[in-house]
Amino acid sequence: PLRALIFDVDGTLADTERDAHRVAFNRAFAAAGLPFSWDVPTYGHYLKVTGGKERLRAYLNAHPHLPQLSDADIVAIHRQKTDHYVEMINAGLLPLRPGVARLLDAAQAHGLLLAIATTTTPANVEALLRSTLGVEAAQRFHTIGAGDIVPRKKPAPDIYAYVLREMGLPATECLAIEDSANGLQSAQGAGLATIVTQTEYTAGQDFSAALRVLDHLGEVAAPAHVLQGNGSG
Ligand code: XBP
Ligand code: MG
Repeated sequence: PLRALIFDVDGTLADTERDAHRVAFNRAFAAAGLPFSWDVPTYGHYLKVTGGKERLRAYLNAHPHLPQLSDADIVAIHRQKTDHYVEMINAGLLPLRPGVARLLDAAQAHGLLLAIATTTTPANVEALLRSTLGVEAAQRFHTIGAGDIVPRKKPAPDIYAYVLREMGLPATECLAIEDSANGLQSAQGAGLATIVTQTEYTAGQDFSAALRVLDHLGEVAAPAHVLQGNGSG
């Protein structure tokens, strides 16, 4: 039987990358006096590296002419980035994706457990849940697996394996909801059937291992001719 839904956060609960994470990185870069920023396509390219600190390191490795940062510098800049991100989310600028709130409600009404498996920083998850679903929202999730709690981020299966262990459930009794090939690979590696809701950034990636690939979790609007009647009366 299905016992739990495990949600990714970025791209799945909300479309956070382009207008929130990316902008927060750029604000942190500017504040630190760094001579670069990430435009939309550049950020999309480096999204293949999960984890903000790991993403910045990968970008610097690919741009050896830029000032190279120590690990401690990256941690400090990333902390500033998290502050900018949380501030943006707290301002209520980012909605949940269509159908997410309804699915969470319906799952709980049917007695399913909810959980989260994400590479993003715990503070970011808490801010997003609070701003979109209210102050008590985090308590609706049995387990929130986030950030550096496992050493290997997605596409490694570790974060999903961690969440399954915390819930005490086998993968066969859970369903993962993801938006990216990295996330799908991670969930699949932990043995989970996975539904993918793709985003602007992830559309076109290899989702052949997914149970289903959807544009979103919202209901499909009836075509206009159905809503208006078919003309016969
Ligand atoms: C999300 C990520 C995160 C965010 C930024 O991937 O890779 O790194 O982009 O968050 P997924 P941090 O949706 O597969 O979990 O800067 O806090 O890492
Ligand atoms: Mg994602």
